[in-house]
Amino acid sequence: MKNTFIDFLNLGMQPLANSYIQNKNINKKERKYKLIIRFNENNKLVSIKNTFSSKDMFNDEYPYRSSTSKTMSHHLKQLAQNIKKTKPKKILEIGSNDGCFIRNFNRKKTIGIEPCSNVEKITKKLKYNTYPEYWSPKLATKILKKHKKVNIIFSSNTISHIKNLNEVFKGINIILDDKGLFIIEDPSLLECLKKNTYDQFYNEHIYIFSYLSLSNALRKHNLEIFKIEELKIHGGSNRYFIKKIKNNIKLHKSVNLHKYKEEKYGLNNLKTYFNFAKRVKKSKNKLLSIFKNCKKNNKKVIGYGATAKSVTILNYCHIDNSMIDYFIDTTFDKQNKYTPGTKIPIKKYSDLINDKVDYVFLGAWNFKKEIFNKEKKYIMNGGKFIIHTPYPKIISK
Ligand code: DWN
Repeated sequence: MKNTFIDFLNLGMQPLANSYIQNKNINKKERKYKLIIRFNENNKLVSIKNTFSSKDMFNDEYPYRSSTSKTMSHHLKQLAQNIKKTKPKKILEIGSNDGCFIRNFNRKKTIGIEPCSNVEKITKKLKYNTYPEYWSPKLATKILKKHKKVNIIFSSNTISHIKNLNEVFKGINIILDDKGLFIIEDPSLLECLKKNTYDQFYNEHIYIFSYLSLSNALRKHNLEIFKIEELKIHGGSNRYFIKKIKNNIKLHKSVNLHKYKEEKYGLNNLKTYFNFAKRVKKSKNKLLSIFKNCKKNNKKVIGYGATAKSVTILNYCHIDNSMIDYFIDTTFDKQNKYTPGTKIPIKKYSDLINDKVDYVFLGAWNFKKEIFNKEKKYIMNGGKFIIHTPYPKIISK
């Protein structure tokens, strides 16, 4: 069947999300692309139109570290504890980052795949077996020769970052034991649309999966989803439990339940996406009016968490250094740099009260609970946050 792509949202010219600018490069021209989101009416896949090569995005300067958030560390630890109960012989993780997940297991039991060599060094130093390569059928064959088949393949926020899904799933079929499980976590399209979190779209998120689209892509490779867990992490993600079709595990009721929710919301219908696009435009205008108001009243506004997601918001809404003084971020590799496109300085984490901050734009809104817990003093002193989801507003709890 011929693919029919329909563009439904234009988020304007954008820089690469994780390309934080060093001081010495501040006047250099940045690489930019048009961020257009499209829906494929045949296979129901939502994707970005203009893509970059993996090498352009995931290289030895990649700044993101999964372990910077306690919420994420705890989340992956819990999953690891559940997996341990099944006594797997070998676990492979695609996109092992700084080892946030594999660190919960005995070194002999895990294989990590992490193509960003600066990040891969972290797990290698801890003596975890890590391949500094991109996931592919070739790599799967190489690992198979050395380690035999694996019982669990896990991947958190990585499969949606790889353009060629056919190659991804071919690799899975090569290395996964016939009775093994492939578990992936990625942002939920349903939650993204419900919460108007259009910032989930940026160059690294080539796809935002729904059950409807992912199951179509898997079926071509004799793989199927047999259970879905709806997760709160990253503002709403799905954990898909996938098996080979020939493995007779019973279908869990969560699959049909989630499918029903997606169909009821209209993820099958183009109209749903055009309606989302209308809400995104409204969201932009409202957010801009909040920022303009702050500026008019000489309020000090800073950003909290220089996320990849916030790059989409800032560039789409044209929010720059005239509206946000600086960002604070706990990630060492982002500090003393500038936000891509909008060139807002990023500082290391500092006290919001001493810095006399009036409003804090929550770039890391997905960790609101963790951040609000940490910033009790600021909140008690009347400190306020600006958030864009589900619609732009000022909040203090
Ligand atoms: O899919 C992806 C997700 C999982 O991670 C990647 N493509 C890239 C990255 O996206 P992101 O940058 O939008 O992710 P996070 O996890 O929302 O980033 C949180 C940022 O906020 C980090 O830079 C750390 C920072 N932070 C902070 O400064 N103080 C986070 C917390 C919780 C804090 O207290």
